[in-house]
Amino acid sequence: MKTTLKDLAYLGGTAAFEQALHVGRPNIGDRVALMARIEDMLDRRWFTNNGPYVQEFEQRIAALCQVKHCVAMTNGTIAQEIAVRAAGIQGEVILPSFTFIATAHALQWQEITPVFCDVAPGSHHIDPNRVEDMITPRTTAIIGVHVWGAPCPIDELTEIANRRGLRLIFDAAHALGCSYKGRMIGGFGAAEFLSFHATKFLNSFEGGAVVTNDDALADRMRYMRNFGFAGLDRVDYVGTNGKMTEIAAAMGLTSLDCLAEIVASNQRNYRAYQAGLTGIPGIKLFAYDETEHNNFQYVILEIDAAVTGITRDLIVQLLHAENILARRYFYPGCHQMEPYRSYFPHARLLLSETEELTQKVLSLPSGTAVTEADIHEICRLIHFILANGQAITEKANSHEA
Ligand code: T4K
Repeated sequence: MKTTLKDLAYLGGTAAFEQALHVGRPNIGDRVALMARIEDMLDRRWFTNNGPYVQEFEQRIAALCQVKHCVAMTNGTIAQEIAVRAAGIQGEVILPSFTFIATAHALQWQEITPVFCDVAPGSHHIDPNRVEDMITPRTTAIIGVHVWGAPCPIDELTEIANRRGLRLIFDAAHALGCSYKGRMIGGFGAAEFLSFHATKFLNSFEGGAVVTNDDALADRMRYMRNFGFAGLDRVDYVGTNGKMTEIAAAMGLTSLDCLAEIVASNQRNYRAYQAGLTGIPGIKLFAYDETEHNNFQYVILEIDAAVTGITRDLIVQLLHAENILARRYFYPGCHQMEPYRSYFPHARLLLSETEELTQKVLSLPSGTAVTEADIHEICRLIHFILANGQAITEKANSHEA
């Protein structure tokens, strides 16, 4: 319990937590069930190349997303690369800068130019009103990102893509188990890609998938993830190795078995933060549309330093000192990272909302490894920090001087 500024670990006090609290601590699920699957896999001696676990995993993910096809892959980045290539996307692609760097890199990796679009004012999502300004004769596609699992403006992007003859793909890395207007994420656009990285709502250690209702696209992606093989000795496409392993699918299946419990735990955490952080001027908890399905995997705060008297960055340093490893996702925005910063040095002039947002956003520890008691302690600390924002800032400045 902190009562004076000296109690803060950043200013010499003892850290609130002995063990670090992470944003992305993996959900494990039923260990016994996982081990049993691994034993079976070893007995079968079938470790990769479209094995039975991968096929079962694909069927269950397709059912969850209410789509015809799920093509499981090594990770979300490879899933995006293959989806983009199989969809014939080239030239320039419009996407938000406020996303994980992989969304841009998966394009640049294939010599496709990412064109960064601003977020809508007050939102964490691409601004559909700005998309058309970014279209050039080289534009072939739009990628919308369902940041934090909250759907981006799907209807508006679909309308623009259809009218302008562009492909539309969604980065649904955060959005498994979420819905838009009552329909599960996964079936929108030409395809949506998912991530099952260790830090995600559902994890397969590393993993990803593309989900789609397009039969031809799904076929092409299946070949492309397997070197382009269309038969035993026949190769029809240039391909890569994007195959999900059996052990990854075993973990994915085990996570799927307890998905409802993970959502319940995430939702409990979210509610605990909601209760603990209301009524503090200058901070805003990212709100999910509770009439839809949500996975509540991310707990996101926006901090307005003009009101709190303390910057988001100083709050991060204070929390880290207490062993609360909050993250600044997605600071500083893709356009401020290389090679894009050098390629497009003036991009920020068109990305003022993104620039502002990346100064405010903070991702707090959640997931099944974080308890409600931990969250109460984190909220108490945040209250204390914000009640003393100005004084802490002055101390920190003299500390650094
Ligand atoms: N699109 C979007 C919108 C994405 O967010 C991502 C990935 C992708 C596409 C690409 O999907 P993948 O190719 O990754 O499947 C992390 C994740 O590595 C990344 O998957 C995720 N987004 C991104 C938002 O976060 P880092 O570099 O911040 O991860 P890292 O290693 O710092 O871990 C985050 C926290 O989790 C740390 O506090 C430590 C903790 N952690 C991590 C791992 C791996 C654990 O406690 N255990 C673990 O095993 O990117």
